[in-house]
Amino acid sequence: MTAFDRVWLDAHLCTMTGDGLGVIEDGAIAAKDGRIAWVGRRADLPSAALVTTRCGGAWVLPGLVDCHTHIVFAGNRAPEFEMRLNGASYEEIAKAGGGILSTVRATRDATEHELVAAALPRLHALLAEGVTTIEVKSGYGLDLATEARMLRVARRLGAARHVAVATTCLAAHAVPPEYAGRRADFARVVADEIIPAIAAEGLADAVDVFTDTAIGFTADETSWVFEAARQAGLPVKLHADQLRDDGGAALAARHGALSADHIEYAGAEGIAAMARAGTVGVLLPGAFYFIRETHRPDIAAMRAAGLRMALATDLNPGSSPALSLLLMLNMGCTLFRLTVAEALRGITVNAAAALGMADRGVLAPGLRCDLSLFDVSRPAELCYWIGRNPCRGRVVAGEDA
Ligand code: DI6
Ligand code: FE
Repeated sequence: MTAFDRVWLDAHLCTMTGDGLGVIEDGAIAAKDGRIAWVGRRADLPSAALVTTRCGGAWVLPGLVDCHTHIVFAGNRAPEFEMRLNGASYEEIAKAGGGILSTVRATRDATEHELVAAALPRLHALLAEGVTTIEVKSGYGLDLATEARMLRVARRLGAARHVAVATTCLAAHAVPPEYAGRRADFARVVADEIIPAIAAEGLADAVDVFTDTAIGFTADETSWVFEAARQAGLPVKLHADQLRDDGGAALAARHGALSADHIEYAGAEGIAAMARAGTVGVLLPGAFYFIRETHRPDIAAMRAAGLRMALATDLNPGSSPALSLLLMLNMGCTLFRLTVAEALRGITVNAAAALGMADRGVLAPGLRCDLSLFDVSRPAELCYWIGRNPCRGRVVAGEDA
């Protein structure tokens, strides 16, 4: 009898254990029942397995995690992209009833089947690069029926493909047209009706709010929604300090949020509060780039505070139509000056932490055997290329995917 179901050999590993990449050159990984059973130097591998896979010198990382996406939506916003190229700002478009609300109209009109069909090609693009877990937010319904439909679609994506899907209810993403001028009333509906109903159906794994003093929800309104999440037993996340410093980072920390996302404008105090609370900072360079933001997140303050930093696509039709997590590595390094280790930890161990998933993101015994294999000469190559996909395979829970 063999101790392992399967081993992978002829591989170099980025285990993500410790503070850096946790590199093991000429390593081996063994799996049993979908979990990692052993990781180490190939020369130390204790026993054989029924199945041996030779990786041809590939670099193996924990399965990549895209911890912030809005992948489920109908239509696209290429027309607004053109408007912006002709001078209109993201905020002006949002205030004029465009922006998020144009995607809300299209998404409300779409069937569950149409939403699945629209999302699948986007999902395929992410999976082709080695992603094995994604987070999917609602937030283009802004009414119970459509928010629930979006989350059902997200669950179906997870059931249909070899990918784990974590769902997040972002009903407090924008104020729907029927509540124009009554933002607080809508926040009450989200807290009192939408979150409890979504939770009762088991459709959400977390709750998110877009907090912003000009176009989002206030700190008070955010607290109502988070209180509803707490009562439903759901962890919270926050779109924070994307367009100005609204105190979003500190607000997220006060609520013990899993993550605060964007945080371009978060100040050193808010960042330190996040680090103390264990709130992960999710950096979204695709949105920074696409809306031509120039205020960079304060990476020096994040390092000084020991903040865990993640990187994600923010895949959405308005501010980040980005279908590549590997491109975010490059952008995180070039635009935000992340190191290679910070960027790669940002799409593995820290991205898993941003989802509250302690069972993945690291190559270590006992964790899920989710692997991404890459034909590169060294890990830095993953951050270096623009538009090259060196992924040679994915393993999800011990199975080729
Ligand atoms: N911030 C973002 O970057 C996305 N949502 C948010 O709150 C943009 C969503 C969109 O414009 O459709
Ligand atoms: Fe987002």
